[in-house]
Amino acid sequence: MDQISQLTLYHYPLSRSARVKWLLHEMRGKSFKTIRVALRKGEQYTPEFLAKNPSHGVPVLDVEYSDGSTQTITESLAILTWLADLDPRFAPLPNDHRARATYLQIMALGGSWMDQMLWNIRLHETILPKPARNQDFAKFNRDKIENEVLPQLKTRLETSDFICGDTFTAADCLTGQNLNWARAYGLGHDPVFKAYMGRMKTRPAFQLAFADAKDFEG
Ligand SMILES: N[C@@H](CCC(=O)N[C@@H](CS)C(=O)NCC(=O)O)C(=O)O
Repeated sequence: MDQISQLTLYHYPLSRSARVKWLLHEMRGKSFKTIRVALRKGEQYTPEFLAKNPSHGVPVLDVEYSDGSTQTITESLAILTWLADLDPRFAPLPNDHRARATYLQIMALGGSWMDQMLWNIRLHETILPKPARNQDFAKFNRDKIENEVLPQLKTRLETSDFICGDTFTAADCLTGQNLNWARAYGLGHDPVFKAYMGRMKTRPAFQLAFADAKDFEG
């Protein structure tokens, strides 16, 4: 099996790369490199960055292997899943069929479904030029989160401390970052989520991952 000698995360404060930064801190403390990509200044469009991620987004993870070869991984859901599979503390093993199925379901719910709804809200409330914004579509996404996604998360968190049960997994990095994002939009203010986020915020790795939140420039 390939040995990993260095991990480098391309990151922007409070963005989807914070999910990955959180998991990296959980796994490795401070033993990885972080490179800030100044999104507001357009650094994601430099030829060097586009060569790593043609979709011009963070996170990007550069992996250096001990044989000197390197690999670049994009997409936060893929990066989290790949990283967690390096360390059985952070994901159920594939032969733990039931737990693995639940974990993958929660990862997909967070990394594609809920993420996309949050992104649609951001696009139609903040990012698109005003004439292109559709308030009805933003509300449609808000309602789907409130009425369909959050109840699924709430049911799980009413009976367990972590989103997949009694232990912390990479799915908490995804769910926790999504909830942080949703709460910034006035969603997810049920006391169950407040208590969950309170538990997450006591984790040293969470604190390290979000210590740069003040540098978020919108
Ligand atoms: N599906 C991608 C989305 C990545 C993404 O859009 N990242 C945003 C920050 S949250 C970004 O870097 N945007 C800059 C841009 O698109 O130019 C993932 O989950 O990694």
